[in-house]
Parts: sequence; C-alpha cells; structure tokens
Amino acid sequence: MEAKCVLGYITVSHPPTRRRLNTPKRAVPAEPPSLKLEEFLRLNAPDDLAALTYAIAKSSVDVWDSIPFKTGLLTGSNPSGDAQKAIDVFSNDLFVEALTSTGHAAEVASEEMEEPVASKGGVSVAMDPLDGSSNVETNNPLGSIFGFYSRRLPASGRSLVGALYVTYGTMLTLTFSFGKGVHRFVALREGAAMSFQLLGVNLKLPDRPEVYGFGGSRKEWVDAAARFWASLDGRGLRNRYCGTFVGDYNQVLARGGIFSYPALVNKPRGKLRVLFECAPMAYINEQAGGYASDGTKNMLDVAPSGLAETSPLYIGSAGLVREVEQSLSSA
Ligand code: AFP
Repeated sequence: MEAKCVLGYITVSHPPTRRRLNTPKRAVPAEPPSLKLEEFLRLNAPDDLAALTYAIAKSSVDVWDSIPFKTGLLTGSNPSGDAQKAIDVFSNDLFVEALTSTGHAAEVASEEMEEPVASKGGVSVAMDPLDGSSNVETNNPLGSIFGFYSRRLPASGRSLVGALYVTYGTMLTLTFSFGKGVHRFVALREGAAMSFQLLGVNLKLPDRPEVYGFGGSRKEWVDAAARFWASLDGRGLRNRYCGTFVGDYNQVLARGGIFSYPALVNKPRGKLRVLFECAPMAYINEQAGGYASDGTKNMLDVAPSGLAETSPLYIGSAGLVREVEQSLSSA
C-alpha cells in the first residue's frame, strides 16, 4: 500500500481554475493547477486506495443530490440506537455497493449496520455514511467519514492506511490522507456530469487557534472538560458549533482550534464511535499537524473491542488538545 509518488505542492487555498500548468511537479503555483481527482490518485495513491476513494467520490454526488428527497424518518434505529432516516439507509447502501464493487474492500463496516459486509479485497473500510443526519431539516452541513484499515475490524487507528471525509455543505468536498499529507478536492459541474478538482494540498492547521465547538449538553460534561471549555473565550477563541462532527472539524482544520465530544458524567465513553468517526478523523488531523486524544492517550492508540464502541474525543490544534488532556488527567 505504498504511495507511488507525492506531488511537491504547497498548500493551495484559492478556488480551482481550469488552467493547466505545464510543470506542476516542481513549480509553486501562483494559482492552483487544474488537477482532477483521477489523475491525482493515479500519481499519489496505491491502486486499492485510489479505487476506493474514487468510488466514494462518485457516490457522494448521488448522496448530495438525494438529501432533499429522502429526509423522512424510518421506523428502525441503527446499532447505537440512533433514529434512522431514509437518507441514512440510502447513503449506507450506496456506499456499500460502490466500495464492494471495486474489488478492493475486504469488508465494509458501517455505523448503520450491525455486521460488516464481507468482500474479496484487502482493505477494511469503516464508515459513517451520513454524519449529522439529524441536521437535515436545519440545512446545516452534513458529512460522510471513511477509514481505510489494513486489518480486520475492529482495529485501532494504528492500522489506518488512509482516511477521508466528505462535506455536503456550501461545497461538496473530499478531504483525505493516505499518510502523506492532507489533500482536498471539490466537486464542480462539467456539463451534465460532476468532476472533482484540486482545492488544496498539504493542508495544515493554522498556528494560531481561532475556534472551538463542544458537543452534548454542558451540564453533562465532566468538570475538567467544562472548565477547559470555559477558559477558551478568554483566550480569544470563538465558539462555533453546528452539530455535525464533519462540519465542526472542517472549520477547526481551516481556522485552528479544538472540537470535542467530551466524556459525560453519566456516559464516560462519550458519543462518537471510535472506528467510524474518531480514529479516521484523528488520522487526518495528525497528518495536518494536529493531535487527537480520548482524554488520556492518542486517539489512534484506542483499540475498540466492538464495532460500535464509543470514546470521548478532543481533536484539533495540538497545544490545546494536550492541555485538555493534562487537565483531565489531573482532575
Ligand atoms: P446525528 O448523525 O444523529 O445527527 O449525530 C451527529 C453526531 O454524531 C456528530 O456528528 C455530532 O458531533 C454529534 O452527534 C452532536 O451531538 P449533540 O447533538 O449531542 O451535540
């Protein structure tokens, strides 16, 4: 699963243009080059991860298009007891089919399924096919999260060989890492079809943290997390919380800061699932120069014993996360 080569770009944060640079491998572009996802993957990803990523990209367009039409609640609930919407099940089934069809998935485990779907490839995929679906009505951003594991699931984040998240917001973007930096592509219309164009390479958390967002109810947080949260305004950070992990983390990556779904007094293992949410995002965050913790150790070292195991999560700028880790351990 070694990457073939990694382009020497620096971070690009402007919208993409369609202009093609002649020497993309050496020049520091004044404008981002027009580079399609297929080409980037061909040059920078092992074949299996490239195929899985491209399958996710194509399906994410269908998910995005379908969100307005599949918002109704179903009668069932997922293995964690969350109410399921038609869009949750639709996204789940679409991604399972797309991933297994590549021939590269060994199994696909999902927050929406009791058991993984077995397949014939070598990469175990864990996914939250539609993160934040309770926010559909309020038109907040939604997301999808994928972890690519080299071992059978459940496994710790140390077995991740790549991770990816999709944002369904003002833009449909894919942000991913295969262990050599974090890169981002945006979906653009090309006639009737969509194509994914380069939006940024080697994304890094800014040095100066600006924003924070904590999930759950303040009165339920453990004291040390609540005290840390209360100190952030006074240090010039702004509270920005949308209630979708992907959306909340995405702005931490752009502006620096911290996102947490902390340990709760009556739910010390928090809410977010290790395999499907915490570890894949921790992997991307670490590649972007940040740090993620369960409150006592690196999130990537948490070894879940079951598919749906949850963990408290503190993720974002390394200094802030280490600080909250310290407060929690001395509490
Ligand atoms: P849904 O997928 O049920 O909307 O839950 C979203 C989520 O798992 C995660 O994306 C958020 O960070 C977290 O829940 C928000 O939970 P609170 O509503 O308790 O803050």
